[in-house]
Amino acid sequence: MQPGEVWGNRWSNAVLPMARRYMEVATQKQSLVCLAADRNTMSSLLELINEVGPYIAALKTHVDLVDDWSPEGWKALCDVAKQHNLLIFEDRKFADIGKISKSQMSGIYDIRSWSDIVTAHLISGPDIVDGLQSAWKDVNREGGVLLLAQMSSRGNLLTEEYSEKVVEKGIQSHGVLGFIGNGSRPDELKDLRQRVGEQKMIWTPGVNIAVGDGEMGQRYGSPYDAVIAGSDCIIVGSGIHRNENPSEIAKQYAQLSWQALLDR
Ligand code: 5BU
Repeated sequence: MQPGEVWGNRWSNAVLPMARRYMEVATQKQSLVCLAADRNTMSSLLELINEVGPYIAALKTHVDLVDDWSPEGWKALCDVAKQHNLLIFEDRKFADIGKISKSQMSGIYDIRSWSDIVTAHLISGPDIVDGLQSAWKDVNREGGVLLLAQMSSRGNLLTEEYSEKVVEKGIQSHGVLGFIGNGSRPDELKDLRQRVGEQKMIWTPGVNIAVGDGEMGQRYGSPYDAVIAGSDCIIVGSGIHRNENPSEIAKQYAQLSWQALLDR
C-alpha cells in the first residue's frame, strides 16, 4: 500500500519532509504508534526498543530521565532505533526564547544531532520554532516541531483561546510538523482538527486501551477514537512498557491504530 492511498489529504498537503517520512514509516509498518519509552536505565530502554521496534513508527524519549545516561550509550540506542526504522522524538517541551531554545538543542545531550522531532510550547512566541530549526540546520539536519496545542493532564492551563492562537500561528510556520492534541478527549480533538485543517499533523498522548484516569492527573481515552477524531499518531507509554508482554500489546495498539486510519 502506498502512503498517499491511506493518508489522503494529509499526504498530498504535507510540506515538511518529516511529515512525509512519518507517513511512509507508519504505512510500511502499518502502525500509528509512537512509544513513550519512559524507562530509567539504558539497558531496560534498549530491551524495550528491541521488543517493540517492529510494531511502532516512532520512539519518544525524555533524555533527561535516564539514570545511567552516557553519550556512547545514547548513540548506541539511537542506532538501534534507526535499525528499526523509527523516527526519534525528544519530548523536551522547549519553552524559552528562540536563541536559548536553540542553545538547549546542543549542550550535553546534543538533542539536535539525533532527534527528528521535538515538542515546544508557543508561550514565548513564534521565534522558538526558528530557534529549534536553526539548531538542526547547524548540523545539516531538518526536523519537525510539534507545538503543544492541548495537553492530556487534568487541570492544565492550555485554554481553548490559547490553543486557537497556537494553531493560528503554527499552521503558518514551515518548521512546524504539527500539534500535540489531547488524546483523552475525542471531542476536543475533533475541534482541534477542524482548526488545524488538513495539512499539519496531530499527535496524541493520553491514550490507553484501558480508558480512565491515570497516575497524577493523567487521563486516558481510546486510541481508536483518537485516530477517528483526527489524530495521526497515538503516543503510548505505560500501556506498552508496563505491560507484562510489551511486544504483544504493542502489536495490538498497532493494529487498532492502523484499522482506525483505514476506517477514517
Ligand atoms: P503514559 O504512560 O502513556 O501516560 O505516557 C505519556 C507520555 O506522553 C509521557 O512521556 C508524557 O511526558 C507525554 N505527554 C503526556 O502524557 N501528555 C501531554 O500532554 C504531553 C506529553 Br505534551
